[in-house]
Amino acid sequence: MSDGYVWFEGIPFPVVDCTPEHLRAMQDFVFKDEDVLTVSFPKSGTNWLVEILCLIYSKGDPTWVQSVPIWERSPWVENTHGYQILKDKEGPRLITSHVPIHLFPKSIFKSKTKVIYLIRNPRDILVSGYFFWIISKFVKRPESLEQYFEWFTQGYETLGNWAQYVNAWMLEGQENVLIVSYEELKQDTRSVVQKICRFLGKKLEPEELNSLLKHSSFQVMKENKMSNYTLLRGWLIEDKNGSLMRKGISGDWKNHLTVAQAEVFDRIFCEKMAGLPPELFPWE
Ligand code: PPS
Repeated sequence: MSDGYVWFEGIPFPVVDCTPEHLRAMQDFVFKDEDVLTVSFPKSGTNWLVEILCLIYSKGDPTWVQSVPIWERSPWVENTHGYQILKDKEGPRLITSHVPIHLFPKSIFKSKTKVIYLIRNPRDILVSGYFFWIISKFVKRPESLEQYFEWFTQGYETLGNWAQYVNAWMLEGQENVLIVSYEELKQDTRSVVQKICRFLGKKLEPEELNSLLKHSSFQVMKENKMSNYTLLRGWLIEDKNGSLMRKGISGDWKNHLTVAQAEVFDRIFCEKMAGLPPELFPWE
């Protein structure tokens, strides 16, 4: 580790359980047709989607999400611990990743692995990231929101430039890829979960779906120590009250960015994202 990141091929990775040697070895990871991959830029709502997937696979029964840490239920392929779990796991695997597509194991392109790609308003990603990085040891810690705004808008960000990352992963139109936004999940969780179930070929009975919605809600996840990362308090999360579950809303950026910052943001990112279908991209 140097300067608060693990560097690999010019991309800064979080320092948690991740080394350049592992990232190189990870290139040979073999995806299987029955795997389900959640992929996203950090702070897009990844753990929420993972919780939903776990509850789809347990048919709404919360036993699994209440007894096993989320990073063992759907391990991160870029982490050494996660990789070990995945390597030896039989049957359909839930897998999570923040790795940019150009550094991703190439076997993904030959498999029929179902990929769920989660996007979120980058202004909320920025704010969520700032408040998490300042209480944790995952990545280089910004000294102020102003400083982090500079890093983010200039593309010096954990996992690299947000716009490049998102544009490159946008595999829309491929039959094994589903693009989901945090905003649509927030707005109508039930419908999006049903869409995910159809994509995965899964069916939930009404009471199973109700149980899923309850146990993946912000309030319940916030209290679930297997999902809220409080098991890492005192080690990777320094704040004694720190949690991954901060606010869980869309549009919190309006409470933190100045008008001038919002304008700079729009100027930079609207241009960079101009090629994306507007209906897919949550700009509000
Ligand atoms: S990480 O560290 O990159 O894996 O973080 P990630 O899980 O991608 O994103 C964390 C944000 O997701 C919010 N979150 C939720 N929102 C709504 N409902 C539920 N159930 C939920 N679970 C997690 C979490 O609060 C972080 O967003 P902010 O804006 O900071 O609250």
